[in-house]
Amino acid sequence: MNYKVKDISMAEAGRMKIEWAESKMPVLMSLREKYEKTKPLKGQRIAGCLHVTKETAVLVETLRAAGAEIAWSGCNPLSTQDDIAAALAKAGYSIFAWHGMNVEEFYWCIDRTLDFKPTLTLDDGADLIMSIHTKHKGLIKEMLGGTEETTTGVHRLRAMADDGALKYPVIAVNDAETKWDFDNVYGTGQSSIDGILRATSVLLAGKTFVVGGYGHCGRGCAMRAAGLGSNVIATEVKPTQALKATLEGHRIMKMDQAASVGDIFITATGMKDIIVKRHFEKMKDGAIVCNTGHYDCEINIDDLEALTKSKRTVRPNCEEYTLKNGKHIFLLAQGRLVNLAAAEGHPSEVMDMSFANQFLSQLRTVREGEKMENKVYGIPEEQDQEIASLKLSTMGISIDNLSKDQISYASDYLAGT
Ligand code: 3DD
Repeated sequence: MNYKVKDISMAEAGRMKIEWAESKMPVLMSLREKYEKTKPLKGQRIAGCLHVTKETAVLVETLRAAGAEIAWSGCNPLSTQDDIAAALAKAGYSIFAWHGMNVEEFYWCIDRTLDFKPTLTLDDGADLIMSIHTKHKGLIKEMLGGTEETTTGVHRLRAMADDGALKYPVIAVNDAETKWDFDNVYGTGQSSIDGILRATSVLLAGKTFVVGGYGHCGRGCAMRAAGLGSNVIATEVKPTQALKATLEGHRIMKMDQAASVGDIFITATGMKDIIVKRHFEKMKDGAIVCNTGHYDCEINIDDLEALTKSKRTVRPNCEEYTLKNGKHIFLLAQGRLVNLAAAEGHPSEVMDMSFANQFLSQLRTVREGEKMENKVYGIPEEQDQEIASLKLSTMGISIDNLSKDQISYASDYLAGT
C-alpha cells in the first residue's frame, strides 16, 4: 500500500465523517452520480495538494469515481484531519498527510504525490505547482493543466504567468463567484470563529475583535464576530475596503492603534508582517492572536519569540507566551490558519460549491487543456449559475425567471421613461 498517515486504525471514524460530509454536499454528489457512468477522467493521474478534511475526501472520491487515479498530500502542516487521511488510505488512495508535520515532511509528501507522474494538478496555495516548476521540471511535459483553490495561490500563479514562468495552464477556482463569495466569506467567517472557540472557549460578546484585512475572508470574520456581540475593528490598506467596513458599521483603525485596544486579533490579508514586534509590545495582558490567511507569515512569530521570557501550551492549539514585560499573549495554531488547524475548516455545505467548481474545472482541463495557453483562466459565468442553481434546487428553493417580453426589454435601448 502506498501511503503515509498518522494512524490507519482511525479509518473507521474518518469514514463516518466522510459520510457525514457526503450528506451535506448534494451538488458534488450529483456530479459524482452523473460522471461515474461516463468516467471522463479515465486515464488521468491527478496529484492533489489540498487540506485533508472530510470535504476534501468527498472531492477525492468523486474524482476517482469519474475515472482518475489519485495521489494526495495536505497543503498545510497543521490542517490534516488524521482520521480522514486514514480513511482514504484504507480506501486505497496514495495519500501522504498527517497533522503536525514539519516543513521538510510537508515537501516530502508533495514529492511522493509526483512519483506517479501526474497529468493534472489540484492545488491550494500553489506549493504543488511550484514544486513541479522547480524541483520536478521533467514532469511538465506530461502535464495537461491544473486548478488552484485559494486567493493566495491564484496571486502567485498570476505573477508567474505575467513573468512567463508558468509552464502549463491553470484554472483559478478561487475566481468562481460560487467559491469566493461563499467559501471565503461564509465559510471563513464561521470556521475561523469555530477555531478560536475550540482553542480558547472565550466569550466573544463584548470583546474587541480586530480583523486584519477586510477582503472576502476578513469580511466574513467581521460579520460573524459582530453577530456574536463583538465590537469589531478592521484594519486595511485599500481605501474602498476600509470604506465598506465603515459602512458595515465596523470601526477602522491602523494596527498601531488597534494593537492596544484589541482583545482578539485575527489576520486575513495574504500579506506578511501584519502583526509585528511593536504591536505585541502594545497589546493588553491576555490578548489572543491568530491567523486565517493561507500562509503563516501574517503574524511575525520571530518578533513574538524575541519578546518572550517563557511559553507553554495551555490548551490544544493555544500557546501562552509570557513576555519580558510580564504580559501574556495567547497564540493560536502556531500562527497557521486557525480554521483548519484548530477546527475542521469550512462547513461541508459551502465546500460543496467550491469543490463542484474544482471538479468541473478538472473536467474542463481534460477537454480543453491541449488548446489552452500557459496562463491562469477564470471560471465561465454559466458554470457559476449552473452550480448556484443546482445548490438552490437541493435546498428546495425556486426562483423567478424572466419572460420573453422582459428579456427583449432588457436590451431595448429605446425603452426610456
Ligand atoms: N478550506 C477551508 N475549509 C476547508 C475544508 N473544509 N476542506 C478543504 C479545504 C478547506 C480552504 C478553502 O477555503 C480554500 O478554498 C481556500 O483556502 O481558499
